[in-house]
Amino acid sequence: MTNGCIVAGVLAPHPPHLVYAENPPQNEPRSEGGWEMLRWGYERLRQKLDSMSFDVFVVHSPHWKTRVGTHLLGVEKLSGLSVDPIFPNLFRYTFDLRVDVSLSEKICEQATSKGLVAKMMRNPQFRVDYGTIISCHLVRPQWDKPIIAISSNAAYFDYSNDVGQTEMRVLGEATREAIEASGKRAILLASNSLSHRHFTTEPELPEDMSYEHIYHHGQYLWDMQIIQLMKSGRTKELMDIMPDFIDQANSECKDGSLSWLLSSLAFPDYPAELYAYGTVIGTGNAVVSWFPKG
Ligand code: 2X7
Ligand code: FE2
Repeated sequence: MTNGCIVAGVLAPHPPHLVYAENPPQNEPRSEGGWEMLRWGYERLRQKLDSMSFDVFVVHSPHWKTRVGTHLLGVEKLSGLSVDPIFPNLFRYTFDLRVDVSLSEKICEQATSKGLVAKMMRNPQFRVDYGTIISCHLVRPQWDKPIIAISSNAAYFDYSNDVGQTEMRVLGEATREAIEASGKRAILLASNSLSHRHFTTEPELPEDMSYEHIYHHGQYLWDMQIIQLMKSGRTKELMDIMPDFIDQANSECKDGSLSWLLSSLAFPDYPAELYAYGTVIGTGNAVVSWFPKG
């Protein structure tokens, strides 16, 4: 089978605050809103994706951390309660999702054939991490498409800001090749924030927006530099400064999601579309999408 392709690649950050603020029926805590700039950006992105034809979401999450290799979901249906361990007051979400196991297996095989350690996750009681669930919910709350989730292999990232990004280049190539061979149309989600220093206390009312701002100006400058590179199609330059960005802004890019996405997209030299930028407890978050030309 041929003609599989990536129809969109999205930087889709996952602060639990954004789902909390939307009050979907799946999430237990109730809110009075908050973080509108990011939520309205996701809303516009959803409208755009609604007009596209696709089969599956493939998401790489910093909060599914594995120690030995990259793992991929390998169970047809998964359901349960996903709780954010840092913000259990904001995110207690009942999930019920389908997995495209055959494509997941193809990505796993392709990654292995390129020398990466990769493994299918076959536990039917597995609790899907909040990064995966939140990014998928924010781009498509209907949950009417199957997903594939890819873990972040902490062994790549623990000791260096550099080495793991190289492995992500390989994982991205494996993802693209497996999708192309599958005949399917996929949307890829990199589930990470940009700058990632954050406040360690929260206001009594978490959605009190009078407390929300960037943690410090240096983080803001880094976020703007990264966004400018994405908007102007200079993703190879972005990869060159990635280790410094991770180091100086404590970026959640450290866990590899954005590097995997850019490699899957063969490092776009065309402009990305920016849907939103906003802070969540001081972290910088951008909703950004690339639409490869057929
Ligand atoms: O996991 C997160 C995050 N990445 C950013 C902001 C707030 C909370 O959780
Ligand atoms: Fe996170």
